[in-house]
This record gives sequence, structure tokens and C-alpha cells, in this order.
Amino acid sequence: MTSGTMVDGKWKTELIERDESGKFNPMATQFRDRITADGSSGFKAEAGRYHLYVCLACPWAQRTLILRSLKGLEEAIGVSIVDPIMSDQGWAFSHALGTIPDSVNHAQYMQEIYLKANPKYSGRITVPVLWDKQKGTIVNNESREIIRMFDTEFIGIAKSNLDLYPLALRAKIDETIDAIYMSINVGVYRSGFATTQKAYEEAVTELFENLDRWESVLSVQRYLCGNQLTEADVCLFVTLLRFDSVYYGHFKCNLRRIVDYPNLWNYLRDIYQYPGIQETCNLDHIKRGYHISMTQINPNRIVPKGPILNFEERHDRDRF
Ligand SMILES: N[C@@H](CCC(=O)N[C@@H](CS)C(=O)NCC(=O)O)C(=O)O
Repeated sequence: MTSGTMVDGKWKTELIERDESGKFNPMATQFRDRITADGSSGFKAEAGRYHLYVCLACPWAQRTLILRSLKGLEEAIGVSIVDPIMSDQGWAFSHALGTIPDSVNHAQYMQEIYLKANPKYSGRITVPVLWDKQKGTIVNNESREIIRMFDTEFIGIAKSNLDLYPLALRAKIDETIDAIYMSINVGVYRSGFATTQKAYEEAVTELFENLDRWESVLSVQRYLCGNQLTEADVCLFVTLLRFDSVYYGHFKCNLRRIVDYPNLWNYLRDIYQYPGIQETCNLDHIKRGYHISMTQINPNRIVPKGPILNFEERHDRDRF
């Protein structure tokens, strides 16, 4: 990957993290503050105060865009979209189709945002990033926590009262997000980034065991935690959306495609067709982002033409 890492505020180009057995292990993110409805955390939920930095190719970033859309937070929380092709300085802003330049910090590269928050920052320069315009710093760069804040803290600001973390299901939702994280959401990266046969086979086996398991859960209920859409579905959806177009070929996650799983494939289309979600999906950025940016996996940077998929085809999930 033409990617790099910050070390004490200096950009170093190097390979993505792997341990000595060839396994990929994502680094923990470092900005972990919380926005709260009452402001007790120092970051009060307010319209116009926060800004979101995303990449449309990135599944983690898409989670936050989906919550922003489903909750009706578009006017309250601004957004900038980086170029899907990573530059030799990491994520960059451009004027390419589907991008939105940085109207808040007027940065050229995402690394500038991290350095504004901490001039001595060491770590990866990732999206999504939630920026506080008032304090001039990063609130949080962990998608799972950002979606929770959007879902539960923007009371009276969010235009929709859709609740994706309902009280009665909270434990189940957290458990489900945990269960799909390493095995599926990171599992596809663990397969694709593995540098030994053993690490790859372990990851791909665990990935498909888990897809099989959720295929069976989805044969008796509409969504992962029952018959209502929750944050857990958003977390799985972003991986399923990219699966057949990117992870199947590029990351060698090729025991089966999502279209081969009747329940997962219908479930994927059900969520895609849920009002507000389709607008956050950009298959062009997704395909070019992965295939062009990850040159250690795809050195000639050729972007596959297919597969032909129709996410708008009628689904059968209203049977529940
Ligand atoms: N744990 C983070 C992961 C974010 C992440 O890894 N984003 C990727 C894009 S898909 C990224 O920005 N990678 C750049 C890099 O690692 O250099 C989250 O869920 O928000």
C-alpha cells in the first residue's frame, strides 16, 4: 500500500502491520473522547459543531455516514470525503467525482488533521475522524464509538427518532458487534493482508464459518438482533456490500460469494434499499480504492470490470 504511519509527528512510509506469523492485527485507535447530550464529557452534542472526515471506499467510515443519514444529522454534522486512491502521503483531498474537499481545516492531506489535534501524533492516519470545530481537535476516530454517539446523544438535534440501539436489545447488539468484528469485519482484511499460507487459511476459514452462522440466524429473523434494524446490521452491511466486488477476488475470500447465500444476499439488498443507505454507497470509489491503492496485493493496479450485481433487485426479507 502506498501508505504510511506517523511517528512523533513525522510521516514514515512502511507496510501495514503484521506480526511474525504473517497475521494482520489492526492497531487500536487513539482518539477516544465522547460527545454527550449533556456535555458532561466536555464535548456537548450541538448542531454545527462537529465535522466528519470519511472515505467512501472505507467500510468503517461508511458506518458513520450511514448513521448520520439514518438519524437525519446531515445539516447538523458536516462531512468531507477524501480521494479513494491513497497518495504517498496517505489519504488526500481532491476534486475527483464523489469527493468533498476540507472546508473546515482546508487541509490537503488527512495527516494535517491528526497533527492539528496532536503535533506529536504517532500511529496510523485513518478515517473516519470526528472533528470538533469549537475545540479544534479530534473527538474520536473509532467508527463503532462514533455511530453510538450519533445514535444516542444527538437528542433533539437528530431529525429522525429512529433508534438503532433500543434499550431492550442493547446487550445483544453489543455482543453481535463484538462477534462479527474480528471474524468478519476484520476477517476479510486478515485474509487479504496475511503474508503466510497458515495465517490466510485460518482467517478465511473463520470468516466463512461466521458467514455460515449468520446465514442461519437470518433464516429465522429479518435482522441480526431480531426483527428491527440496529447498529449491528450497519456494522455487518458495510462488509457485505464490498464482499463480492472486492474481498472475494482481491482479498481471496473466495469459498463462496454473498450472492451464493440466499439469506445474506437478500438481507444485503434489504439494507441497501432501506431509505438513506443507498446514498452512502459508492461502488466506484470502493472498487478503485481497494484495487488501485493496495499495490502490494495488486501491483498492476487493474480494477476488475465485474461482478455484475443488482442491489436494487426485489428482496424477500419482508416475509418476516
Ligand atoms: N478501527 C477503525 C479502523 C479505521 C480504518 O482502518 N480505516 C482505514 C480505511 S478502510 C484507513 O484509514 N486506513 C489507512 C491506514 O491504515 O493507513 C474504525 O473502525 O474506525
